[in-house]
Amino acid sequence: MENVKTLGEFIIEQQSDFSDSTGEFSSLLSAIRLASKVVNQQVNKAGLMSHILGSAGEQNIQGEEQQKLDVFANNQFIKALVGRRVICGIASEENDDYIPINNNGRYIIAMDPLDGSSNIDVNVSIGTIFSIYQRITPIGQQVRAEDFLQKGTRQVAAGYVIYGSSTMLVYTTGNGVNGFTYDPGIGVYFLSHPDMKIPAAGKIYSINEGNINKCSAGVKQYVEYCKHVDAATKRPYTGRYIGSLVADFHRNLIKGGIYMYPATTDAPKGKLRLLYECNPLAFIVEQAGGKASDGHRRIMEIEPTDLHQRVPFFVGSQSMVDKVGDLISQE
Ligand code: AHM
Ligand code: MG
Repeated sequence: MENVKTLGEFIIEQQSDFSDSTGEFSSLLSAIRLASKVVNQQVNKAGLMSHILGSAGEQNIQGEEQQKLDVFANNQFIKALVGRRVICGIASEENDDYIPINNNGRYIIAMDPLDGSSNIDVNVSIGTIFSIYQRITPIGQQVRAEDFLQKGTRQVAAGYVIYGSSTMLVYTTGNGVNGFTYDPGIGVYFLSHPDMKIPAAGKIYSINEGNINKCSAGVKQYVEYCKHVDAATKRPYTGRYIGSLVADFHRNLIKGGIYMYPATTDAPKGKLRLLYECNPLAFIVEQAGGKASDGHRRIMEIEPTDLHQRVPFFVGSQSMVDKVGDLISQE
C-alpha cells in the first residue's frame, strides 16, 4: 500500500496549493466525501429497498415514510454540509429556492444530489454533481440570490460522484482533474485516476437520438456527420447514450467523445441545468483539456439569471465540441 494515496491525504496535500490555511475548504470536501459514502450505501441497496423492503411512499417499520432516494441524497448532503459550518448557502435541484445556512460561512454550493434518478429502478449508474463558489456578499450577512448567480468561471471547485460498477469521486479545484475510487470494504476513496485528460478527438457521440427530428439543422447535420462512413477520420463514430449524465460524461471523459443535450422544439432551452449540471461538468472538462458550450458560447461564461435555468449542452473532446458549434453557427 506504499504508493497508495487516499482522498483524505490528497485533500490535506492540496490545502496549501489552495491557500486554504484555515482548512475550511478541506472541511467542505470532507463533508461531500462523507455524504457520498452514505448515499453510495443506499444506492447499492436500492433494488432491495423497492422490491423487497417496500417502495418509496410506503411506511417503514418505525412508521416513518420512506424517502425516495433523490430526496434521501439531498438530505444527506445538506446535513453533512450544514454540520461543517463553512457553507453559507446551498442550492439544490431538489429545492425550489436556495437555503441560507451559516452567515459566517465563506462558500456556497450548487448541487444535483442524485442525477439520473429515473435510472435507479433499472440498476443503471447515477451520480451526484456539485459546484462550489465563494460568496459575493459580505461574511456575516445572510446569502442572497447574487451569491448563487455567478458565472461558471468563478467556480473554485466542482466535481461529481458516480455510483457505478465502482463508485468514484472526480473533482477539480482549477488545478487539473483527479479521480478517486471507493473501496467499500474499508470505506476509503483512493486516488486511482491522477491528472485526468480527455482525448482531444474522441469517437463516441452521446445524444438522445429519439429527439433528433426536434433538433435544429446544425445538430442534425452533426449527428449525420458522426454516422457518416469515412475511414480517414475513423467514422462512423460509436453511439453511446445511457441517459444518465454523470455516467455518459464520465465514459466520454476517459475514452474521448461528446455528450449533447441540445435545444429541441419541446424544450427550446434544452433540459439540463446551468448551475448544478452544466457548469461543474464544464469546469471539469476544461481542466481535463476539453470544452463545453451551449452551441454558441462557452458554458462557463453564461451569466446566470435563475437558480434552475436550463441551457443546451455540448460537452467533451475539443474537436467534437468545435465541430458541432461550427455547424450550429452556420444554421
Ligand atoms: P434529472 O435531473 O431529472 O435526473 O434529468 C437529467 C437527466 C440526465 O442525467 C440525462 O443525461 C438526461 O436527463 C436524459 O434525458 P432524456 O431522457 O430526455 O434523454
Ligand atoms: Mg439532474
